[in-house]
Amino acid sequence: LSAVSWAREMCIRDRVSGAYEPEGVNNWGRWGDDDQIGTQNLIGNEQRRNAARAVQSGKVFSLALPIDANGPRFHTRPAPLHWFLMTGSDQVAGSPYAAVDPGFQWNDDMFQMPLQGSTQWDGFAHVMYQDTMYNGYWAGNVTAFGGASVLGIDKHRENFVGRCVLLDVARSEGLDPLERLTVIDRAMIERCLERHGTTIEPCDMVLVRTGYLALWDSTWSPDEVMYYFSGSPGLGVSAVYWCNDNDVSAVATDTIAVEVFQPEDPDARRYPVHVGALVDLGLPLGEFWVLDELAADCADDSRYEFMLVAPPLNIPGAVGSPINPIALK
Ligand code: UVW
Repeated sequence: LSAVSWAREMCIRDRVSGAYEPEGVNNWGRWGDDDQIGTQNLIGNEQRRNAARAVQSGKVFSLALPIDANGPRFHTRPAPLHWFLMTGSDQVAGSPYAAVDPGFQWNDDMFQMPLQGSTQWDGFAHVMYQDTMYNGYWAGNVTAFGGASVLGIDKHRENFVGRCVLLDVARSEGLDPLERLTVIDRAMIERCLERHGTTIEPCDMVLVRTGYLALWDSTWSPDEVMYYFSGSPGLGVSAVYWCNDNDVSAVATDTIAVEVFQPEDPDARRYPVHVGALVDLGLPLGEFWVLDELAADCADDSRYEFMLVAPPLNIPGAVGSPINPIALK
């Protein structure tokens, strides 16, 4: 075993201490005691074949932010760093390496970023509540040295390929963007589906557009940045229950946290949508998805369903991953 594999083996302490009882609905055990991919179990070969039938125009939309220092970034997450290890210019300028393969020139670059820092999936090991992660795994399974020995984002490396529906709540409510701290609840979602004239199929992934990402301004001061994030509209708890009732297999938004940033009920548990989705349901959350162009096209042809292809990077033991989600209409 390599040192890291050895460390991972040693880290598998597996189950919870029993401190936490999921609140309301939960999927623990639904796909087996050892399950690590949650609601993505709902998408199989038949569902992927069905997703291909949603492709009609052949248009492709990238739903990713550019990954650079200008993107929306919480203060705990440093800006991405992109630098070069070798360039053709080094060779043109006659650096020692130019002599190794005369005439041949190349550029190599390197990148460093917080995995939660741009358009991304939150894996199940991203959050825990009272020492506990999805399906009852103990928080101690994620360590600084060994990473996530269970529930890593790499478990999803063949996932997030299936049918998807855009809920353009901003357009549906006639408030684009939605107002600060708007709670997207079950009624708002159902109204949006009705106005779009579309329906959800069990196993669908769902994208929820608030329009709030368009307000991001990379030149803001730190106070204004906090003002921006702390006003994020987003899903309320009833929207998580709606996802569960409809067997939604993943949900993503154009905001930092999917959920409304200030809790609906200050006395309830913190980050109730993160906990309800990632811990209780095994429902992956996607953040900072760029939905405006896709939404305009959906409004044009009144078709809000399409195929989504958005697997994470295969980084063993990571708790999230940047992605370039592709919507294929
Ligand atoms: C947290 O909620 C901690 O992070 P994010 O919103 O990026 O998932």
